[in-house]
Amino acid sequence: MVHAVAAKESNNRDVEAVRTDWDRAEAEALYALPFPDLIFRAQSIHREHFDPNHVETASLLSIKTGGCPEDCGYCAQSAHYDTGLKATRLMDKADVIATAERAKDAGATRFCMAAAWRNPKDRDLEKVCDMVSAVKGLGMETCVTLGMLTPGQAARLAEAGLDFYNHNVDTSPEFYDKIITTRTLEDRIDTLAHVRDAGIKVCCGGIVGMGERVDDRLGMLVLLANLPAHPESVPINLWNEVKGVPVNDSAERPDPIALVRLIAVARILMPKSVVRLSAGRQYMTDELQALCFLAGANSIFIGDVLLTTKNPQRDRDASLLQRLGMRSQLGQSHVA
Ligand code: SAM
Ligand code: DTB
Ligand code: SF4
Repeated sequence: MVHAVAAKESNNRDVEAVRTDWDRAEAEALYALPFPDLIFRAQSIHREHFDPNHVETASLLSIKTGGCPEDCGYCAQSAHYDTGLKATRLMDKADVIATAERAKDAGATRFCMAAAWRNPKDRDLEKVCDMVSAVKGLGMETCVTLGMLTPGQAARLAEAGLDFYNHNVDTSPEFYDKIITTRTLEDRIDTLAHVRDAGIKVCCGGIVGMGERVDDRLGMLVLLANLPAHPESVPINLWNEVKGVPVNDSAERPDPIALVRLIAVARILMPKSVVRLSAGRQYMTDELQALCFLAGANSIFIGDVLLTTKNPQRDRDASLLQRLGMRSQLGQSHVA
């Protein structure tokens, strides 16, 4: 199987960087490579497209928390489950901007604003557009994640200057309906198309550690890699434990080596995409994160909280990147 993959790829050398016709057997063969071969290959591809010593730093803010009508079985914010979370209204622009300023001072280059909506109402979208323009004015990259969008709403966000829209496929097509029933994978793919058509860059990934098989994880990567264009950002979330949601019953944290293998396969399948170690870094040792960076991960969320769950403390991240000699801002010698 490994040889078949090598032959297909060597015939496609020039187009390898942008292939959107991966099949699952190829992903499985890559995943099964001896670990040193897999890491060497991922790292070699990584170096063709990125500065290997650079890691992007993004910061997250929940601008509207909880009370969400969707039933995503992993999420603290779904109104379908009793997770003890207090729902809040859309934040004021001034508070959002103040938080973005603090994130910038703490070293974040991208600011991602998330709302627990199935889809935004037009009048709320206008408020988010104002926030996007103001955050851009601080010199930060902007990202929002607001649920499903119409083509007109995507166009409006583009007009406001939005850089990235985050909308995840979450898992494999086979596992999807064990996790979410209130919106389909096709709904999500439609929104991604509207975002792309509006000229906004796509941030799209998923979650591991929800009781899925390795094959589902690879199926998710193949799904992402076979979108009409690769997402510019691919967040790989390790499920961050939330009490009271259905995923608790089947969740099993992936073996750390399996996680590194998955990151390496993501890097090989989507050579030019920024791969973000997203939720779940709080469970990862420094050594595991270092291996993930070697395998091709090149973005993290910084800040003590994600949306409703914990993220490593800033000091721990700063120390890790410093010990690895990695920079978060282009031109810096290391993270201060
Ligand atoms: N409500 C919007 C939506 O889902 O389209 C945007 C926000 S939602 C929180 C963004 C993504 O965060 C989800 O698609 C999921 O991949 C991830 N996520 C949510 N809860 C998580 C958890 N407990 N652990 C890991 N990732 C999670
Ligand atoms: C993504 O893929 N991960 C981020 C971002 N997109 C919006 C969200 C992680 C959320 C983790 C669970 C929480 O804090 O509630
Ligand atoms: Fe709502 Fe997003 Fe959570 Fe799903 S992941 S329940 S859509 S906030």
